[in-house]
This record gives sequence, C-alpha cells and structure tokens, in this order.
Amino acid sequence: MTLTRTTCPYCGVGCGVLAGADGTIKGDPDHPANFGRLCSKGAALGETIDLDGRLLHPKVNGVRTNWDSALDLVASNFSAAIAEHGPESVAFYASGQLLTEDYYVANKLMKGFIGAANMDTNSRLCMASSVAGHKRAFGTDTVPGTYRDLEEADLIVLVGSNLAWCHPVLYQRIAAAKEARPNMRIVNIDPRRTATSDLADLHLSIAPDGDVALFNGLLAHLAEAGRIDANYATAHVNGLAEAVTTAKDTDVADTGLNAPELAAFFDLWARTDKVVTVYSQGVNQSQSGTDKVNAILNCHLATGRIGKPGCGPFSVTGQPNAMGGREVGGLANMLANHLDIADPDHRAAVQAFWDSPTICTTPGLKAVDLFAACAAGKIKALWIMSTNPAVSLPDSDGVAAAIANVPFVVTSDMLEATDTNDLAHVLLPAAGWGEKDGTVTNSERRISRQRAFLETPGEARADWRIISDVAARMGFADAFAYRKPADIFAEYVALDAALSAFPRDLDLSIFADADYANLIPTQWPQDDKRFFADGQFYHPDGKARMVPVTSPALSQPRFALNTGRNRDQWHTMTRTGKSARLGAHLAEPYLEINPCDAVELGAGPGAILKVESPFGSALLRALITDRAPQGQLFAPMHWTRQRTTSGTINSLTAPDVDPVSGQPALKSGGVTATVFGATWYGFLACRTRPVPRTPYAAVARTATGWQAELASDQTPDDWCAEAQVLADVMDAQISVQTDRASGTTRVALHRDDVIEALLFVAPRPVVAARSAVCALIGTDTPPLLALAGRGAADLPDPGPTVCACFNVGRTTLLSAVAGGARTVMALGEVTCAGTNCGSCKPELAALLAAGSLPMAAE
Ligand SMILES: Nc1nc2c(c(=O)[nH]1)N[C@H]1C(S)=C(S)[C@@H](COP(=O)(O)OP(=O)(O)OC[C@H]3O[C@@H](n4cnc5c(=O)[nH]c(N)nc54)[C@H](O)[C@@H]3O)O[C@H]1N2
Ligand SMILES: Nc1nc2c(c(=O)[nH]1)N[C@H]1C(S)=C(S)[C@@H](COP(=O)(O)OP(=O)(O)OC[C@H]3O[C@@H](n4cnc5c(=O)[nH]c(N)nc54)[C@H](O)[C@@H]3O)O[C@H]1N2
Ligand code: SF4
Ligand SMILES: [Mo]
Repeated sequence: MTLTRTTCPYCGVGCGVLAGADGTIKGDPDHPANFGRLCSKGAALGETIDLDGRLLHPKVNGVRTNWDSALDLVASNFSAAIAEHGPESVAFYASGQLLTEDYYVANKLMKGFIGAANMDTNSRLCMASSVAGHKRAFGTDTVPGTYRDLEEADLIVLVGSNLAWCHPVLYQRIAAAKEARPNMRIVNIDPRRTATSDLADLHLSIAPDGDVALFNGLLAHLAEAGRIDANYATAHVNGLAEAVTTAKDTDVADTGLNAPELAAFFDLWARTDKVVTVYSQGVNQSQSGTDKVNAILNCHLATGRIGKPGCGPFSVTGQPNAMGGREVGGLANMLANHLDIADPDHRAAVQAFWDSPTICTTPGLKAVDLFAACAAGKIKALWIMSTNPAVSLPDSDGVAAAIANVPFVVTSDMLEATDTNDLAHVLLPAAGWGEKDGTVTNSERRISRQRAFLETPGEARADWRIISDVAARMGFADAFAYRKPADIFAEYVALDAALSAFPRDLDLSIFADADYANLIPTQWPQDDKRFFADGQFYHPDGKARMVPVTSPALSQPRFALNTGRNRDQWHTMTRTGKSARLGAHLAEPYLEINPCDAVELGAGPGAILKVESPFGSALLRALITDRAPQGQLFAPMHWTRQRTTSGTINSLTAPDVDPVSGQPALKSGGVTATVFGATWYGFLACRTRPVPRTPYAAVARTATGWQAELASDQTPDDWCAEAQVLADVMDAQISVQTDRASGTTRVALHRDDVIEALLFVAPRPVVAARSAVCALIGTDTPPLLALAGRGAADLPDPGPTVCACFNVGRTTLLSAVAGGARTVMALGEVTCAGTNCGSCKPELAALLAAGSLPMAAE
C-alpha cells in the first residue's frame, strides 16, 4: 500500500499524516509539527472516510439535479440579487476548514468581483479577538511563536486553553519537554480544572473573564518589582506608562483568586525570562476578548519577552486552516494578504492585480451581524461553505430562523444531513479530506500540503472549483479559469509579490518557485526567521503599542454557562461522529456541575438537567465533578439536532460580542438549571440509526451499529412497541423481562436468532455495561442471556472508554491499578492504554491519582 503524505484536517497543530486508500493512517515522522505523533482524532481518521451520509449529488429543494442546473441556479440567483438589491444584499459565510486555495477564490469573488465584503467565516467565532489584539499591539496580525519555543521555554502559561484535548500533539510535546527538563514550569489559567491542569504546577481557577484583571495585576507587579525592561520599552514600545497606570488601578479581586495564588503566579512570571503565554478560546470568546489579548501582550512587551527563542505570546489557532484564512484576508474586515479595506492604495493594488471590475470599499458584516441582517430580510442570497452555523453560532435557534428567512440559501458540504443543510435550497456536494488537494497553514505559520489519496465519490467537487464555476457563470470566467489548485496557489504567491511595496509581515517569497506537487512543510516568512527579533513592529513608527485595558464589570448569575470541547469529537461531529471508537469516550451531551450545586438542585449521578436562558433551553446529562467550580456549568459544543433532541448548547448562548473584534462571548452567560422530571430512562443498542422521540435523546455510532441514551416524562403503555419504533425494527420476535420491584424492563428484538436491538428501561438512570450491551447486537446470543446484558462468552465489561486507540475501558484500567500498575507507563504495559497517540495520558494520570475518572455518566 502506498501512503500519501498529507496533513490532518482537524486542529491547528497541523500534524503530518501518511494516509492510504485502505484507511491506513500514520503520523508522518518527517513533519515538523508532530514528528510522527498523532492524537486520538487523527489516529481515527481512517474510520471517518466512508461514504455513509455523504452528499454525493447536487440537490435543489431536496431533489437531485445535475451540476449545470445547480450552478446556473446559484449564479443566476446571486446575480439577480446583486442587480436588484446591490452587492451588499448577498453574502458568503465560510470556514477555517477550507483550504487556502478555496478561501482565496471565495474572497476574490466576493471582494473583487461582486464588490462587497460580506464574506465572514467561522474564524469570527474563533480567532477574531486575537487578530484584533495583534493588530492593536503589533500593527499587524502576526503570531510570532513557533512550536520549538514551547519546548525551549522555562515557563509556559496556558490561558483559556485546554491544550491536552484541543491541541493534543502540542500538549504531548510540552509534556515530553517537561519530562526532559523537570524545572520547566507550567501554569494553567482556566475556571475549570481540565485534563490540561493535570500537567500544570499551578492551576488558577480564575473567575470567568477575570483575565484582564490578572494580567493587569501582573503588569503592575512587574512595574513594582522592577522587572520592566526599560531599555527595550523605550526603544521599541509606545504606551508603557499609560498601560502601567491603568494596570495599577485594576482590582485584582476581579480574578477571584486569593493572595497566595496571585503572588505565586506573579513571582514565577517575573523571575522567569523564557515565558511563553499560550492562549485560546477562554481568552478570545469573550466580550473582553481583545482586551484580554492585549493585557497578555502588554506583559510580554513591557519585559521584552518577545522575538527571542523560548519566549513570547502564542495564540494557538483552532482549525486546520484558521491561519491560512487570515493570510488570504477571508474575513469581512480584511482585504487580501494582510492588507486593509480602508486603505485606498491597498484597494487599488489588489484590484489592479486581480484586474477586477470593482473592489469592496467598506468592511462587510461580521458573523453575528450577518445573521442578524438575514433575520432582518436584508440578505437575499447566502452561500454557506464548510461550516454549520445553525449549530455553532450563539443563539443558534435564532440563527436557524434567520437562515430560513433568506430567500435563497446555498450550502457546500461533504455531508447531507446537517442542521444547516436542512435549511438550504441548494446543496452542493463538496469533496472532503483525502479527496482534495491544496494547502493549509498551521499555528506556527507553516504551510503544508493536503493531498488526495482517495477517489472523489459520486459527483462531489473541490470547493475552489465549485466557487470558480459559479464565478464563471456570473460573467467572470477569465479571472476564475483555474485548472488546478496549484494555479491558485501560484496566483496567491504572485499577488503577495505584487504587494511587496506595502510593509507587511506576510511574505510568501519563499514559495515563489515552489514545487507545489512536492511542497515540503515550510514556514513563512522563512523557516527559522524570527518575527520581532530586531524589535521592529508594523505600526508606522516601527514600534509596538501597549494598550491600556480595564477589567470588565463582572456579573454573577446563579449559574454561568461555559462551553467548549471534548477530547475525541470535532465541532458538530459530522466526521468524528462516524467513529464508534471516538464516540465511546463521551457519548452524550453532558453538563459538568459541581457536587455542591448538584446537591442543591437535587441532581444525582446521571440525572438529566434542564438548562435555560432567555434564548432557549437544553436537556443535558449531569456529570457531577469537582472539576467544575461552584456556580459554573460547562457543556460541550458538539451535539446537534441530528444527534440529540435537545442537546444543542448554542440554543442557550447569547449573541453578545466583543466590541472590537465582533467575536461572540461563547464562554459565559447566565442560565438557570433544574432537574428534568424524567419518569423513565433508557438505553438502546441497535443495528440501524434509532428514531428517538423522547425529550432527552442522544444517538451515537457503536462498533455494532448505533446506541441511544433516552429519558422522558411520558411513560409509554407498551415497552415492546416503544422498542420497535425506537429501533425501527417492526418484524422481529420480542423477548421481555420485567422486574416489578425495581421497575426495570428489558426488551430484546431478535430475528433468525440474531439480536437486532436491546432496550433497557428504568425509573432511574440506567445502570448497564454499555459496551457489553452494544457488543451483543448482531450476535446469536440467546435472548435471555442478552437481556442480562451478558454475552455468550461473557467477557468482562471494559467500562467507559478511556483509551480510544486500543479501546481500553475504565474498569479494565482500574483492575490493572488493583493489579499493581502504579504509573502511566505501567498501565500502558499492562493494557496498551496511552501507548499509541497518548491523548488519554492525562486521564490515566488522573485515574491513578484519584482512583476514578470524572468522565461520562454510566
Ligand atoms: N478535540 C477537539 N480539539 C479541537 C477542536 C474540537 O472541536 N475538538 N476544535 C479546534 C478549534 S476550532 C479550536 S478554536 C480550539 C479551541 O481550543 P481551546 O480554546 O483549548 O478549547 P475550549 O474547550 O473551547 O476552551 C478552552 C478553555 O477555556 C476555558 N475558559 C472559559 N472561560 C474562561 C475565562 O474567562 N478565562 C479563562 N482563562 N479560561 C476560560 C474553558 O473552561 C475551557 O477549558 O480547539 C481545536 N481543537
Ligand atoms: N458554544 C460554543 N460554540 C462554539 C464554540 C465554542 O467554544 N462554544 N467554538 C466556535 C469555534 S472556535 C468554531 S471554529 C466553530 C466551529 O463550528 P463549525 O464550523 O460550524 O463546525 P464544523 O462541524 O467544523 O462544520 C464544518 C462543516 O463543513 C463540512 N466539511 C468538512 N470538510 C469540508 C470540505 O472540505 N468542504 C466543504 N464544503 N465542507 C466540508 C462538515 O461536514 C461540517 O458540516 O464553532 C464555534 N461555536
Ligand atoms: S493534534 Fe490531533 S487533531 Fe490536531 S492536527 Fe494533530 S492529529 Fe490532528
Ligand atoms: Mo475554532
């Protein structure tokens, strides 16, 4: 089997992957991001490339059509809207998961040929505050850090970042560096205790949005302790005195931390030269997101801890091509290649190079405003590419209604059934990872190739081609006559060369004569050229700016709702949700809640909680854990209306945004919580996708088919009929077991001696060995044995999955601990857990420390 050298389509670490058409996936030992490592999601890529659920043909109003008619329809509707209502009446909403070539072409069509800037992307929900903060401080959107800095630092401060789960290979690189140099210190600043906190020497459970106060407090301490590098600041920084004065006025009580915690952090930071501050969504997704970024940058600028090996601020990007999107200028307030819409010279230069009939003159609508404009009837044609806004935007029910209000909606996606596709008039089948060619830029500005290693299925087409075909039909054939991604990349690099008169950080000259087919992962501006090493920044006077920032007024709702990610799922689960292995880690939408709060609400383990806000409500499984601070709830963002009845967390979040960046505050919001009065709870395992109709339901793939977690306040009269409907198996034989004392009922549906479905029902959260029950589906286990939840061979139940690579469960691990395994390595030797991708090592360590895991309710 020949393996193709490509790049992982998930997070911004941008790991190199060797992939084969048979599903073989290996870490690329030569890729400088991962040197052969992969995390659980990367390692499971082979399980997500099947065609199940793929959109394989264009569809108009639910009916299959051919490409010509679909493209004609899209082009004519966009052209008609522009002719009648002007260029601002149409919009693109795209994604950091597009490849650079796709992104470049979409941006060119909107800004140079349609002539408006209504092209925003999901990066608005992700990196916008970092972009705005970088621009305020550096005069440009530069991420100066490199991965090697993380290994060379003496202190790494992780702010609002769950690196262990969200950038697992970077986390592993840091863990390895710390093992080699035990004096390295790690501080984790996050209201919750997470898997990342387990590696930290100091975890600061900061009050939500206390970050400005914390870094202002640090700046004031640096000033008082004489740790400011006055020479550096005089030569290279403006605004020091004002920023320090504002910092000194800050009340550090806003951090929610006590004096010894603050002193420990301030002292460590002050006396360590090589500090890297890594930050992510706990910083960006806030109404004070841009100020948080500048509060962090201020401390690095004041001490000159930037532009040198092993130190500097480091905003890690989330999506595989979040950075590439920023480079091409794919946001509503950017032009192209780090140029500004507001500057007439910039506009003229880009228009001249594109030889375009027009060019946008004012910034377009940012994501939240864009969907508000849809709701207000101002957008007449909308094209959504490679993102699922009906799930991922705040107030997602409102956003869904806004999309439904647009007269003409087009989506390009790999999958057919998504919450956003359900609202579109035209569905365009996109080629996906493994089928398409192009480039992505990772968190350290390294451009790598994604290469095809699979046949493109059905009639799917690459995004750049779909966009170019529509552009041609809108009358711009010459400017979009690309034959292959290499043509687009070459044009993008040539545009950069044509703009060389404008001082910018972006410099793609190293790619001028690139051999696209054999491109090796390369950093811009050049491998190993360090940004800001010479103290030169990109404001007109060459200096950086410290921005005085004040701590926001903090509210104290009864419950603050925090949201984020799981280790083994990617966003709206369209791809990771296909892997039974990944689904087994945490298979339902849950709510982390502190034990004291659970007692107050009367919620026992596995209870279903109803969480409500002015925008909507959700039903979520209680995950009672002291990792959640009192008064704070945490829910994952992954569950959609396709997989749950009411587990979509953005039904509750408010469309409040940072005033500078327009990024929504997805990490905090006031909610109420109550226990949902379920009269029964159920667990269903079956062959085909279940059809749940209960108020609480979450479906997931399993190795033998599907499973569903269920709860309802309406008890059906007939459990056998209920099982038949839920499992969609009407013609099977039925075996039932009822235990009146405990109120439990178990139903087996079997056909020709083969178990088709098993439904376990109880008046309390169902206690059953899930993985063992699922393993019975499709076997010829006698029904009575199956109803006992036991297989013929009666293998011991491994418990909830901890290690997704080797499918090692918690029960197996606990018996290994009982059998004498005392270290993560020993657990690996006995059970194999953690010996492939290593993503579960923090959980193994936690299990050793606590003897149990704060994971999904069983
Ligand atoms: N497994 C997995 N990995 C992913 C993704 C995925 O979907 N799944 N998505 C990728 C993408 S696009 C992104 S953007 C990244 C996101 O990566 P991260 O930002 O690391 O992930 P999140 O879980 O969104 O949020 C990080 C942490 O911010 C904390 N936080 C909340 N409020 C505050 C606050 O006020 N202050 C501080 N200091 N912290 C706070 C949360 O408790 C949470 O633990 O992950 C990328 N990697
Ligand atoms: N509450 C809450 N909400 C959040 C966040 C949070 O932390 N909390 N995080 C926010 C952040 S940081 C992000 S980045 C967003 C992510 O949110 P989204 O971008 O909405 O989520 P995805 O599931 O990644 O959507 C990608 C879509 O593109 C499709 N797709 C995959 N590959 C291709 C391709 O090559 N071409 C095309 N055309 N389609 C493709 C997938 O099937 C999927 O439908 O969510 C945001 N929303
Ligand atoms: S850390 Fe995991 S998800 Fe991120 S790029 Fe690497 S393999 Fe992919
Ligand atoms: Mo993101």
